[in-house]
Amino acid sequence: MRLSRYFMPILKENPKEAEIVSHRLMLRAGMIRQQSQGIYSWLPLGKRVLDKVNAIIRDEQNRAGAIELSMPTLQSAELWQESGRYDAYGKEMLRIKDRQDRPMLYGPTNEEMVTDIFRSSVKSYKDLPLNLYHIQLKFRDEIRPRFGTMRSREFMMKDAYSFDLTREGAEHSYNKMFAAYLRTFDRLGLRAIPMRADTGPIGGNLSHEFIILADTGESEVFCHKDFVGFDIPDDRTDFDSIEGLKSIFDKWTSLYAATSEMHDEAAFNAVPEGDRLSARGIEVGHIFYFGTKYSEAMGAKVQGPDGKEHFVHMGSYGIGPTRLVPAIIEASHDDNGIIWPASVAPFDIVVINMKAGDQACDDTCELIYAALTKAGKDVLYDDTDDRAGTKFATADLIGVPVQIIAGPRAVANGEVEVKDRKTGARETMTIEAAINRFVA
Ligand code: 5CA
Repeated sequence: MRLSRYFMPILKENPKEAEIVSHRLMLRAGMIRQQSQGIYSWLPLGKRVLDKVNAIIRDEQNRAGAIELSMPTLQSAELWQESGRYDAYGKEMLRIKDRQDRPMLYGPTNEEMVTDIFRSSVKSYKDLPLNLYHIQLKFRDEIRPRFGTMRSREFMMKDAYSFDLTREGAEHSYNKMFAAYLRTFDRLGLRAIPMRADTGPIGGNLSHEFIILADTGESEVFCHKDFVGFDIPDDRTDFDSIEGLKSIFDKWTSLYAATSEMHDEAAFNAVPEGDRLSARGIEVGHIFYFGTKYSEAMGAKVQGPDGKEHFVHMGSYGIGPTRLVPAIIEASHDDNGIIWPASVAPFDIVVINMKAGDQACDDTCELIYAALTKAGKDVLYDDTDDRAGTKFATADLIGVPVQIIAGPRAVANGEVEVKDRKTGARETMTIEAAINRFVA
């Protein structure tokens, strides 16, 4: 992508409305724009990151056996009247009437709709287990939307819903998502700790929130510090192994970890003092097992091996991609801007032409840009005629992991500079060596 033809509206000044660093940096880097309170557009740079986050989420959901579909944002009130949540949900639900005056709503979550899909076509235990997910916009009329897309009114959610014949089956489905979440957050460059959590309007009594420790987090959390160093299930993890997944779950729940709603002071005080971590955190995922709450209310039954009808056991599993993007920034930035983990960086490499219009600089940059693009890299080429200082500041701000800098003096020697955004280390090398480093 040539920057001269891209749309990346960088802000020079610090936006006054931004209270936390991720919100400030997302606005300054031109990733998002607020359209009305708690409702955001994702501008091209932000959209690239969001897409990469979603690709990793999708990959791990698929690995764990979940199946992707797509459900609408607008839902009919009828389904919610069946479950009893139409009245229970309160003012957070955005209620709308269509032209026939029929009550509709902008979905805050999808338990009812997916249960309706399930009951319309699944009749036998032989079709179980089943886990259906989508990555879709939600709306919750939050009383205090704040911190940009961290807590917005319209936001994206990956929501998965599992169906099993028995409680034991449902626990295995829960453990699959539990392990998938550990892997997902790790691939996003984050350390997320599962913590016992309150179930709120979703219901049920088994639930974990996945929390990233950050000073700007909205939740107060308490856990054993060893979680910070626990191993993540690797890519040979067998998601069909009931025992294998149970042991991952048992290990990751063996030590104290709870959000403030579930906090048990006495249990926490039993942790040796030096091992106690009391901190703030960002909830990036939340998983629930709620048994037959929705299947009984909505008549979702299957025939069991005993020939009888059974209400299915269900769970739901949410991740917030539009919250994850700022959470990643909270965890990875410095005074100059964002430092993206390679897995979600909007571009892999930025090529900086320090003197656009200079034939040797232009030729060198074009050569590098073409070679790296051909090799499948996402390359941003800063071919604008801005001052070199502005270009460096922009490159640091947008956090692309590698900068290849072509200035007249180096280029005259057939060389460029390669800078690592994270460490700030710079190396001078031949043009060929710079290309080969990233092509190999
Ligand atoms: N149906 C269940 C799980 S599928 C559910 O709705 N769970 S939730 O309410 O905990 O939301 C799931 C995830 O969505 C949260 O962990 C969080 O990452 C994200 N999320 C929730 N509310 C917001 C919000 N207002 N802004 C941004 N992300 C949000």
